[in-house]
Amino acid sequence: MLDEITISRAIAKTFMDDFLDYMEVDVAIAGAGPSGMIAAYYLAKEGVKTAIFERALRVGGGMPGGGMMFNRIVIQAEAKFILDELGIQTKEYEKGYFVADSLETVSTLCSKSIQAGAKIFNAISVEDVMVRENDRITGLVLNWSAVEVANLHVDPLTIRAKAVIDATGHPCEIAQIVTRKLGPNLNSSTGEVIGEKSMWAEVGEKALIDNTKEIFPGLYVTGMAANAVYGSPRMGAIFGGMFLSGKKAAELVMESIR
Ligand code: 48H
Repeated sequence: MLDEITISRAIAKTFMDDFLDYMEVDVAIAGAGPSGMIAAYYLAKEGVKTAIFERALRVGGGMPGGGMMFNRIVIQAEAKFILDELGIQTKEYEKGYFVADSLETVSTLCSKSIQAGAKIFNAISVEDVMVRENDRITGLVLNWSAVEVANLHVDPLTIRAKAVIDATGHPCEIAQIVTRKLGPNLNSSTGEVIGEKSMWAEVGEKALIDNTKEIFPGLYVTGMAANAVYGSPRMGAIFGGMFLSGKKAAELVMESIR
């Protein structure tokens, strides 16, 4: 006999136990796209308590759609070792260019990051940050994405983190919130988000690694958000830079919180 109330309790209780446990984390990541999930994987693998909060119902950000909905991604040779480590299949297309199935990449990355110990909370949006007197980001302000979509007036909840990573992609939402609320204090040339530039894959991919850094005390930026903050070009459906950027963000954060 299957009891519906037992099923409901099992879901509500185990979710709430995790949510309460993850209200204080080492690292909170906004966005479960490729860069956010890679950062979570490398952090969790080293025993760092990590949570991702993702607005959408599903994970992967811009990756499942590959290039123009052809569900393939391209990875340059320098980043292939990350896919190999995760067990994601790749095929060499031409010397130095590898192709992977975008759905295999998203699903493997999601499962490996969770199995390494990261928690992914989907359908939850980051709507603000917490700051303390020394102007340091100390956590995130969260609400259900459904509340955001319905434009309901519902107050949020908060979680505390030693470090926050903005992995929100093109809109670099956390960096935007910080400049809107705390003034032009980012470590970019203007103190604000400069805005991403038009497509130039070679330059965009290289810049992405340099742009992956702490942009405000306690706040790191990775992935497309990093190029948006520093005014570097987009790169299209090549994803090696996203993976290398997520890995670098994890390494920088680990150095700072240990
Ligand atoms: C919670 C949020 C919030 C919020 C956004 O866009 P993404 O895939 O980001 P990256 O940087 O890991 O990867 C970028 C890549 O997908 C891409 O767009 C490329 C390579 N473009 C090149 C080009 O030329 O166009 O994922 C970001 C995730 C998404 O899932 C959002 O739903 C989520 O972040 N998100 N989650 N709270 N406030 N804002």
